[in-house]
Amino acid sequence: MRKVSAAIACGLLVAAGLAGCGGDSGNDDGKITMGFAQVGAESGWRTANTKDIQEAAKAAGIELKFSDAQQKQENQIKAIRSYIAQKVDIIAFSPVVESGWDQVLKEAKDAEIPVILTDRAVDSQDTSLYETFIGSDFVLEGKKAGEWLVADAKAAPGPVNVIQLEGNTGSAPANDRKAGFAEAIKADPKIKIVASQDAEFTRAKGKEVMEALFKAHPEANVLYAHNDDMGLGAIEAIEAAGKKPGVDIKIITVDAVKDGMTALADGKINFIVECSPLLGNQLMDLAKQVLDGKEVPKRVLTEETTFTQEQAKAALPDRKY
Ligand code: GZL
Repeated sequence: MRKVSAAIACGLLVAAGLAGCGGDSGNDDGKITMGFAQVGAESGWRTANTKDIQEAAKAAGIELKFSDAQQKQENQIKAIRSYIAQKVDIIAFSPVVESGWDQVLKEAKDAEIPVILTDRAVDSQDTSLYETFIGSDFVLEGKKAGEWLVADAKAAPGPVNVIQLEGNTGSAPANDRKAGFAEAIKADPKIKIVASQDAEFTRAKGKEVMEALFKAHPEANVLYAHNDDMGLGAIEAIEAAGKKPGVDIKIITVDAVKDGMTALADGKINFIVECSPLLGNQLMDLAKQVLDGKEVPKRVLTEETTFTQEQAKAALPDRKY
């Protein structure tokens, strides 16, 4: 109701040559105000995502209120409640985990503030609690990683023993990249996951967890990390153990941020599945459409690809992040 009434009111105002439109967020210059609750600053991907959203808001003339939850759900919920209290026109956020959002999303709906999910999904059954979800297909990303390993393993003489470094427990990318990968490697029974543990999407934790798992599983000859940062941390652990990353233990990661792509070009990583953080412009366009009362698709998928060593060498010079 809020959106449609705002659009009609806006149309009348503009027709009468009065001020432009935006929400009634107390913004007397008619600018749209967006409250954005970010996960944190845990990885190169997240840093690039934050920068892209901030630049896109500026380019779109949208006033952005921004918060960093340091990967804690309670901080994101607090931020969303604060945006509701400030009567922003629209809220967007990247849910750190899939569950536990219904209550605060109902509060936003009751306040007639539309919500857009970016990057990660929620498992709310009531999809009326958000307007749209723009982000990657994480199951497909996991599948792409597994399919590369199945193809590569064809030439492997012996068993293929995988250590998996998972993203934050309960997060959509961790759940789905794990599921997609497991599905794909069923194609070759000699591929086995010998250990799998949460390393929180960070480089430091990736190194710490890999040190322990590699010591417990010296038979491991493949690492699948749910993001580049954990893979880069694991490379330090592999080298400290006197092994050659990319040779003694093949490495597959997800994201394709510059540091990951550099390691791929250098042969320390063998394959990267891209997950684009550049959602900002699409997010701002969707926000304007929602506030203009236009129908938007419930799911907007981001374009992304994969990289081998040769493709990384070619792509690096123009890499934006
Ligand atoms: C994926 C995003 C993940 C990245 C990680 O869309 O949520 O979170 O893969 C980041 O690098 O920490």
